Amino acid sequence: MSPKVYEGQLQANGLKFAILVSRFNSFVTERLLDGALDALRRHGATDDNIEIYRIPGSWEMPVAAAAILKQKRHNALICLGCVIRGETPHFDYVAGEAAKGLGQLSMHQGIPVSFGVLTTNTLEQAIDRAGAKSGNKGADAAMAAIETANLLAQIQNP
Ligand code: INI
Repeated sequence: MSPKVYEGQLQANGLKFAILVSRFNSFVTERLLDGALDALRRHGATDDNIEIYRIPGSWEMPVAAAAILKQKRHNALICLGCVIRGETPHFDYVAGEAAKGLGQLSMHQGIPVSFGVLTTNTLEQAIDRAGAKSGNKGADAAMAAIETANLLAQIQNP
């Protein structure tokens, strides 16, 4: 006998999504948003089940995410941002707090939070990951959200 495998399908029909997108580095984050929307739609999500929330920068992500998750109206939250290393430690504070805050929320709210926040050394590396050489991390975050939302539904109703 084989072990029972629980695995989320890449099927977004009927699922509700919130997308949190940062305006900082919007040249990059708008491409991440395009990728996320494309992935959701191609897997069956409809626009009436997708909400987009804009925030100033990645630092503001955890507080906005907490408010959205508290509503318990979505099957998954997709967070999109771009933090590019500069000449000061600012990068470490912004990227670190966004990652830590979202990680904690993801564990405690029972709703998948996918991390589509780029943390790169250069603008070129960010562009590569927002629809150029290295794919689109917004689309990857959306796919992770779909899969994890379906997996959680299976775990909750085995
Ligand atoms: N926010 C980002 O999302 N990415 C960055 O690269 C960035 N840098 O480099 O400063 C950034 N800063 C703004 C920050 O997120 C807050 O919006 C700001 O500090 C106001 O609270």
